[in-house]
Amino acid sequence: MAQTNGTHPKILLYTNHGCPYAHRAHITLDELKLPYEEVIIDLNTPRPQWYLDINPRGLVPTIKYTVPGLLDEEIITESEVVARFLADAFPSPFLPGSKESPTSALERARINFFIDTWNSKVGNTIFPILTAPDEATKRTKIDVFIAAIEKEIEPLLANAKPFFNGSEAFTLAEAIIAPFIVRTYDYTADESLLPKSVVERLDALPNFGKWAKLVRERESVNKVYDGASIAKNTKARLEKMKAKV
Ligand SMILES: N[C@@H](CCC(=O)N[C@@H](CS)C(=O)NCC(=O)O)C(=O)O
Repeated sequence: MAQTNGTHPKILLYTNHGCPYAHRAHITLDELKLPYEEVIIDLNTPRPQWYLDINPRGLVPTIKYTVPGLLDEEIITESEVVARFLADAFPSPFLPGSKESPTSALERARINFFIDTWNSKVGNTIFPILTAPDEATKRTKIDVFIAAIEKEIEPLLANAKPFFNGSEAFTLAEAIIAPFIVRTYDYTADESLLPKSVVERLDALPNFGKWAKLVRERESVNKVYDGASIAKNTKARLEKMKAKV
C-alpha cells in the first residue's frame, strides 16, 4: 500500500450502471478488492451543477479518492486513467508495477498495446453497426468489426493462459475491454440490433472465443452489469437518438 501509508483510502465512485466506461471502474475496484461507495448519476437529465463542479466534463466515471491523514479529496476522471491509477496505487498481478521484475515494464507495454489496439482498431467499429441505416450496410459494418478482431486482436491472444499475455490472473487488459465484449454478445438478444451469427463468428476465432467466454463469465464483470436488459435499453436509446435527428 505504498500510496496510502498503510491507511485505507476512501473511494467514492460516481457512476451509472448502464455506462461501459463506468463499468471499467467497477471491474477494476472489484478485481483489486477495494471497498468503495457509489453515487449514481442520472445520465438522462442535464448534470446538476454540484456534479459539474466535481467533473466539469459531466461524464461518468469519476472517483473521489481520499487517504485520511495523507491526502485530501483528489478527483480522478476518465475511465482508463481511473483504472490505471487504482492498479498503480495497489500493485498486483492485475497490473504489475513497472519495476516489480525485469520483465514487468514489458508486460505493461504489452497490456498498453492491447488496449490501444482495441480502442483504435476495434472499438470504433461497433457503433456504426448499431446505427446502420439498412440491412446491407449493417452486414458490411459487421464484416468490418469481425475482420478487425480477427486481424488485430486474435493474434495478441495467442498466448492467453487463460488471460492476456500468459497471465493466470485477470488483468487491466480484460477490465478495460470487458464492458464492450459483454455488450456485443448481449446485443444479440435482439436480432434487429445484432444478429446471432456475430456470436457464432466471434466464437469461431479460437483465441478470441475462448478468452471472451472467460471474460463474460467473470464475477467482477457481472456485478453491476445488467446483461438481461442491455439490448432493450440500447434499442430504446438508439430510437431516441433517431427521433432527435
Ligand atoms: N472518455 C470517457 C467517456 C465516458 C463517457 O462517455 N461516459 C458517458 C456515459 S457511457 C457519459 O457520462 N455521458 C454523459 C453525457 O455525455 O452527457 C471515459 O473513458 O471515462
